[in-house]
Order: sequence, then C-alpha cells, then structure tokens
Amino acid sequence: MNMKMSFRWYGESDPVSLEYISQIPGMRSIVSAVYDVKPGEVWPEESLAKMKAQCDAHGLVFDVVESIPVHEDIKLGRGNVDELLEVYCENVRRCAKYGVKCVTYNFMPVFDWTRTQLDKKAKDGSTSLVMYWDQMRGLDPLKDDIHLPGWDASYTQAEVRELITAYGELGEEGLWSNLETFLKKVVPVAEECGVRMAIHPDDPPYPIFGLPRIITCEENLDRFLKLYDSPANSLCLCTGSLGCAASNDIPAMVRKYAEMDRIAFMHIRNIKIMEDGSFEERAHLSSCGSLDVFEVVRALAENGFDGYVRPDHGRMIWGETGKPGYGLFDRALGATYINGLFEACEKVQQEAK
Ligand code: DNO
Repeated sequence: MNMKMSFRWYGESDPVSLEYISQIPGMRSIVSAVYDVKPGEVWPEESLAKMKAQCDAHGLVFDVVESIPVHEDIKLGRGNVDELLEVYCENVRRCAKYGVKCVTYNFMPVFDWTRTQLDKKAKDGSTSLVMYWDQMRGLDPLKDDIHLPGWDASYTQAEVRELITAYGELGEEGLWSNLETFLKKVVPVAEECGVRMAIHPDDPPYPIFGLPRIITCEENLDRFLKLYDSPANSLCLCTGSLGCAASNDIPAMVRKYAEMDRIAFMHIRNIKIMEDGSFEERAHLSSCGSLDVFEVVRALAENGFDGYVRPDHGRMIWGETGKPGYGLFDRALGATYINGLFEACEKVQQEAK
C-alpha cells in the first residue's frame, strides 16, 4: 500500500500506549505534538528527540505533527505577528530535524472543534461526540458564560468575549489576508526542510457564534490552495469535519485534491447528519453514517495516494474510558476497516491492468 497508516498519540499521559498502537495491523506512523508548550513558544528539542526515541523503540515512525497551533494574534494580525511567525517557522524546522514530514494546523478563530456533548450514549451503549443544535441555540458567548466541552479552558470569559469581538471586526476577508501572510512566511520554510503543511478544515464547516470560518467548502479550499501553489501547502482533509455540511460532496472533493496531489494527510471518520443539521460521530463503516467511506478510499487509491491516513475519532466501546474520540478500540477497528478498503481497491486496480 502506498498510503501511510497513522495513529494519534497524546504522549506519555495518553492512556493508550505505544505498545498497543504498534499491535494494530499495518500501523506505521505516530501523529503527535509537544502538548505542554503554549502557542507562540518554541518547542524544546529534547521533547521532540524523546518522542522520536519512544516511537522508534516500538517500531513506529514519528513523522506527523498535529498540531503546531497558530497563535490567535497571527490569525488576528495583531501584536507581535513577526516574532510569532518566526517562532512558528523555528518549530517547523525543529520538527523536520527529528524526522517529521507533515505538520497539521488549523486557522479556526478561538476554538478548535465544536460539540455539545462528548459522551452521547447510543442504543448499543457506545458513546460518541455530538453537536445538537437544540443544545446550541440561544447561547450567546457575548452574554452567557459558555463552557462547551473541549473548548480551551485557559481563557477567561472576558478574554473569550474580547477575542470574539475582535474576530467579528476582522471578518472573513481579514482572516483570509492573515492566512495568506502566514502561508507566505511558513510554507517556504516547510519547502526548505521537506515538510508538507496540512491545514485542517473548520469543524464544523460553518460559522459558530458569528465567528468567521473560511476552510469550509470546495470553493474556499480552491482559494486556499491558490494562495500558495506548492505541495508544501496542502490539506489535511478531514472527512468528518467537512462532511458535517451536506453540501460538501466528500468523495468528489477527495478525488479532486488527490488528483492535484494537494492532500498531505487524511482524517477518516464518519458522521451522521440529522434532519436539523445537527450531527453525531459514528463508527467508521459507511453504513453507520452519512459518508461513503468506500468512495473516499477509492478516490485515494485510484490516485496512488501516498500521504498519511489516520482513523479519526472513534466511539467509546467495550467499556473503555479515556480521552473522548481518542480511545484505542474503535480507532483500531477504524484503521483495520480503512486498511481493508485500501487493500481491496488496490487489488482490483492491479487486476484491471
Ligand atoms: C480533533 C482534531 C482537531 C485537529 C486540529 C488540527 O480531534 O481533528 O483538533 O487536531 O484542528 O489543528
């Protein structure tokens, strides 16, 4: 298989061990980061060296970083942007020095992904992450104290309000322009050191609380890729994030960007879109959700995709407890399913030759 199967690992504090990860059939790469350093600070080389050594010891390759977070001031284009961009570039160089080939990041204002519940119980007793509009409606971050699960708890409510107001004033075009500044500075450095930068789409791919969201749909992904035309400026195509908007045809998007060789990293998971636009994270299998995972893999396989793939969020099953979305069991099932789809697609392709 050309693609490189990978697994996210949160470091030593992760209840899932590297030993267990290495026991998943076909597992090759570890996706991780230095998680104990704030955005805007340089990552200690010792941390990267240690991560590499730990992975090596288990026959795994530490070659994907998720994420080097982008400081809010870079996204907002204020404060010490030049200095912050310099630190960002230095972190890319340091990752490369320890063997990293792909760096994931996102350009979402203030918050990363948005969900209303992280342990919604399904009929079979498994739990997963969900976003229900009836739990969101009526919340106003400028007035209410909002603590949605998974949101950065290090901000005070006053700071959150200030940021939300600043992004409101910046608007989508302002965010695009700051993204362009970021790319023009960071991508040349990535090119120099053999790293592919992979932007993660907005999750979900529409505005939340009026915050601008730009990495959301085909038109905007096209615009993004044109801002800097290089394989080092690529996508982390997350099926579950983009897939929450029914207007995104995920297999078609995967096919298009794989043909262009602009996908560095695939996050593969399935979601079920509900009638009112709410969504639930589901098992990876196509029949469990709204996405055709077979068509996604076929589009990759037919284009000889040789980037990284990871089974994204899994449900909590078989009594496992741990970091929501990031348990061992369901993600291992996801990896095995995805491996099976690749094997089948590639064999059929070979036979057709
Ligand atoms: C959620 C992840 C995201 C992702 C970042 C990338 O589980 O897919 O948090 O890591 O958006 O910067």
